[in-house]
Amino acid sequence: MHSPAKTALLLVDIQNDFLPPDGSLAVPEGRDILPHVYRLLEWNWDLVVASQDYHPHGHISFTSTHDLPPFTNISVQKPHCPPGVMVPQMLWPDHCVQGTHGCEFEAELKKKLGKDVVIIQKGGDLAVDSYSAFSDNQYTSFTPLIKTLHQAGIEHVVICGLATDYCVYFTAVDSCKFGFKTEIVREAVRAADKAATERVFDDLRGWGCDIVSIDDVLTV
Ligand code: VGL
Ligand code: ZN
Repeated sequence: MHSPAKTALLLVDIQNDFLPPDGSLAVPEGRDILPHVYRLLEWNWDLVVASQDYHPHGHISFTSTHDLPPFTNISVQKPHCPPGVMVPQMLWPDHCVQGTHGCEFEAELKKKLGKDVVIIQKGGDLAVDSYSAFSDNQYTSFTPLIKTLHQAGIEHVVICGLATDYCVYFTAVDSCKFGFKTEIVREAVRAADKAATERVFDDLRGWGCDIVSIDDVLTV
């Protein structure tokens, strides 16, 4: 007999540093996702995963590391490649430094996360950035997420969090590449560049991702 596909809720980087008004890399309207995220959390998911951007001091993506202004695009050495093989790197204000308040999950979310939540930390390698919850940006190494999903028998991933145009985007693309039926909850994501939102959604549809409304997700 066919049983319904096992489904995971994936909360991407809902951390203080990505939230207005005080976050060092606050996503505009980032707090507007929170009531929707709390509502999603009340559903009976087979698995709940929360990714956490988790950088050491001196991370390659930090402006302080390079003494250059934020949002500058630079070239950096590609890990494990011969010297001179370069990849682009956007410089961000220092954010989500391990052990700081900015790195913590938003306070109410933290209270609502059950004891069974799986936390996936990323961005811990000094030399490479990591937008996707599955892997660093150069696919140098993978987080435990893919193994966690496979071991739990998950076939369907529902994504919310921050930011639509960076960590949500790359996480959703990887989820599609791995063959999960992948949905993004439109009310429960916000972009760093709001004007990019619809273009990013269109791009994701091209990867096979569905952009859905929270009521569609919670009424199945
Ligand atoms: C993110 C930029 C740098 C994100 C993380 O969570 O979207 N963006 N680090
Ligand atoms: Zn980061």
